[in-house]
Amino acid sequence: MNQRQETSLTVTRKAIFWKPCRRMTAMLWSLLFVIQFFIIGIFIYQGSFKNYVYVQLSKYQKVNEEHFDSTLENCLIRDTSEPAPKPKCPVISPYLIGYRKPVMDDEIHLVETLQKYRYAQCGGQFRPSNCEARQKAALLVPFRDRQEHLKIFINHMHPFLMRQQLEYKIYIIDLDKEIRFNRGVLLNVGFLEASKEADFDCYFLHDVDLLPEHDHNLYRCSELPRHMSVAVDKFNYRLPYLTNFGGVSAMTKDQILFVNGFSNKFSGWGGEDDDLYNRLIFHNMTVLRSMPDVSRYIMLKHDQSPPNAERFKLLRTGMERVMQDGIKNLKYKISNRTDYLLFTYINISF
Ligand code: NGS
Repeated sequence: MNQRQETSLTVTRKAIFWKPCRRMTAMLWSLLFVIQFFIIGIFIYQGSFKNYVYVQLSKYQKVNEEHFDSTLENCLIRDTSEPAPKPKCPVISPYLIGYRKPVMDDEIHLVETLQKYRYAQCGGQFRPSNCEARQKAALLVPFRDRQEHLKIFINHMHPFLMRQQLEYKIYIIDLDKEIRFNRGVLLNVGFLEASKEADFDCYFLHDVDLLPEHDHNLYRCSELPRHMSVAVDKFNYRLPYLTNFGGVSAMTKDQILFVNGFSNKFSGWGGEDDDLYNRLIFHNMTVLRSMPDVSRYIMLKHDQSPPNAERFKLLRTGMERVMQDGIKNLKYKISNRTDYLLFTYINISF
């Protein structure tokens, strides 16, 4: 074998050895290339999946909240057991924190409220676990198309009332869309429906747009009806007029029955609370108010509803009707009643 032949043989050997080796390396590189894309793909997918879940979840929450549905879960399991005897709660709860500016965030979700205040039982009720509350209160809240306010209100009122060691239940009372808003009727219905369910010591006639700012504003009834919303920010924390009994007030069952509740005739905005005040005076009752630095409220912003043109005429003749017009002659039908976890919703029609 000459020199030339030997060189060509070595080249051929090298080619035989390296060719598949190069091919394998190329394949390996291609494989790594594909795996790299696969790994990147997984990361991207995970991110967008999380995002997708989040979008789905927030969509779900939004839809649910629009239908008040976010708190319905587990409501079918009712705890009907009688509570074991407990010592009475202290006169002043140790959990009071004084002044606290209410959270008025648009981003409040009832699902989150529910997670925070999960001690609330079905229908928006609560009782302290370690002591027996001194009073059992029903919060009657007339409602129409104020979902944004309702979220803020519910989110604020549960911890506020819990800190006061109250036993309570929140009722949201709504009227069929075709019927003109009537605050008096809704509160009368709330009173009648709540009284059917339990023996409440105190009924709060409570606007959904008013948030108490101070824990020492104790939600309790007295021997005489109480006007609670004495100092509202909208009125510069002053009483707009001396005979005002609107916003938030507290009455016992006997007091409400004694005056035959609200008149049912005040459709639209204004006057029904002034008429109730006249009923109290007519029945020789006066109104109690606490100190304005404690009875402070923030009013949530909203458009002014159209006033009832008839209200002054109705007010003038109100005491002629006091014996019939009210709880005694009220007829209504319940179109929907749902026990959500954070409140009881009642919708009525005639
Ligand atoms: C009076 C209304 C009341 C009402 C009060 C405060 O003028 O019903 O304003 O309203 N009386 C009459 O219209 C006769 S507020 O500004 O808080 O919505 O409660």
